[in-house]
Amino acid sequence: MKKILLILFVIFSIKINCQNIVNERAQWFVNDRFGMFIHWGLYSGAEGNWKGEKVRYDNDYAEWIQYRNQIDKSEYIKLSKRFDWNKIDPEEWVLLAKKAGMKYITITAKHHDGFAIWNSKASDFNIYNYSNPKRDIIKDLSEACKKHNMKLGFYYSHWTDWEHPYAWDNSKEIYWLDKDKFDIYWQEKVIPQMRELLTNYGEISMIWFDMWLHHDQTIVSKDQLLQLKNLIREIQPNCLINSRLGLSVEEDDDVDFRTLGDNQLGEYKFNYPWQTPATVAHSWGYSKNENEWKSTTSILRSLIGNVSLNGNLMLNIGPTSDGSVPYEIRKRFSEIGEWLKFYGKSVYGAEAFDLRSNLHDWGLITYKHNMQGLHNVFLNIFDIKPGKILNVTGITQKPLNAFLISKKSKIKLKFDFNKVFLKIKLPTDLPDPYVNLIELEYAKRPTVDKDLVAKAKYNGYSLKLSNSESHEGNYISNKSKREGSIPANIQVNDSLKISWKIFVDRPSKFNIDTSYNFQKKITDGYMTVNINEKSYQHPFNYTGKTVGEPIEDYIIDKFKSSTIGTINFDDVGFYNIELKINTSSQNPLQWQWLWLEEITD
Ligand code: JFZ
Repeated sequence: MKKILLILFVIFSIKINCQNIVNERAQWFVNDRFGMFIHWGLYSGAEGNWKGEKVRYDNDYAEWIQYRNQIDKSEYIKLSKRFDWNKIDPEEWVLLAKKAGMKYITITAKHHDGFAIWNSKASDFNIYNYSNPKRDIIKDLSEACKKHNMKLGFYYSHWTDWEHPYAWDNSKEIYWLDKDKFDIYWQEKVIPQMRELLTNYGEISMIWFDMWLHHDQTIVSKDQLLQLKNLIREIQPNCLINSRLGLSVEEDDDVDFRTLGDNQLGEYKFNYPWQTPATVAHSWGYSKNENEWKSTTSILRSLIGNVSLNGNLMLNIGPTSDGSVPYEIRKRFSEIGEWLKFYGKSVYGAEAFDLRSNLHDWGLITYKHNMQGLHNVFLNIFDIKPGKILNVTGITQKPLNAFLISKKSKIKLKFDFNKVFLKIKLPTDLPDPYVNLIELEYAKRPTVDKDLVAKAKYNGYSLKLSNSESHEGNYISNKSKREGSIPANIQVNDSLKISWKIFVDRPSKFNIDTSYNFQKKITDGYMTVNINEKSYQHPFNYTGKTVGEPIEDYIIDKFKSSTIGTINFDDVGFYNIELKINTSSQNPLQWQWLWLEEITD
């Protein structure tokens, strides 16, 4: 029994440390991290507008225009006349992906409109029949991918198809169809089309399905999904399958990676492969209405943020009806590619590090065991003004080296290390305008102290429930309200004890502040802060009300910071900080944080 427990413990601890629930097939995927998504089809010719009206529905998804604006098939197909069939050149998409540092491409072979952008024998509703000269975009793209050594995957809308009378569209919730009819669609369109895609275009790296509900909430049966999955495994055993097939990674380990919601970035580390599909602006298919483009910096942060949680990013382009890609996208893609050329080691082949993911306020950490056998901890610095010293809390080994990476050279930085605390001296000017990178070198994967709270910029420690080492007692989590003018807080109705662990890197004196909302004028409620042998009592102060916005009913409870006292940390080392809140249900306290800040003269 003990032996089994030990084995379980070993397996479990390996799992929490690295991204290792990755099957053989998906090794390339977790290594490559960054891919291109292409939404291109008949809808690209509508550009998000139909007969003078923009696409209905606030998400502005231009590829939904047929359904949203209730366009008949006979009219919709006329969009094919707007295309410049001679000009469209999928090789340019591949070259753009290369330039951006993307390692794979996934294209909408068939989106919800049911229109196949290849020469499909299984359905007349395909590009070959409606282009002049006749085109098979999947063929051209697959050849270009082969030529440029780019992996190719297909998006295929298996559940929703607005063209086939027996397939699903949202209106089937009113005009229902039966499972038998759905199976006709499945057997005569989905299966044969998938067979074509898997047979005629060489090696396919992934099929990206797009059913964002679990199959038991839809008309698609598990048997149908298994039929589809088996078809893929039979023809292309190495092809990846995403969770929008309609089966979760948990219930079927043959599903290779999990797809998050659209533009939904990671928040937690997962040990299995996962991916965010993301747009540069809003729509997936080309929309001429687009005018809010994410910045290069913001996209790089999303990519690094996902990698720091073991995830991938697949970034979309929506080419137009002549195949060209909007300038705003091309510009950002070349800037991202330029960044990756110099700093890509913190993305490709990198993974989550063992510290808490949002530990530091200057940016995010990724990790890699590199080709030279060294272990790299990458500090991706998002803060454009991080201070003269960069503090890294939590790594319990001294690095061999610290380098600031720049396009010209690798600059060796001076640093100072003590137990768990690394102070790196930064140059006055950081080399990169988007994200700066420091590479730490270790001989072994460095061990960490997971429970510490990092020392923040301006020498503070921000102590919240979420970064505590432990807590005891009851509380209610309140989300932020009224546009965030009432901040998120935890409500205590009796008592709560929270403890944190910090490392103090030099003898120093700190202020202790706390923020809360308390609405009673007279009470015996109080909080106690214990640090070392010292204890500080703070009776709750009435915080009163404030006006959020100048409208009559916008009077809100005030969350206010009060000073609890000052503390001397005479010795360098670890300290425990304990907060006890004592109150009663008649006197609830809404508490936010403690803030310790070094006093400098
Ligand atoms: C789907 C499609 O409907 C859309 O047109 C586009 O192709 C996108 C990539 O995927 O849209 C979704 C799918 C899932 C969610 C939201 C929109 N989701 O899970 O939040």
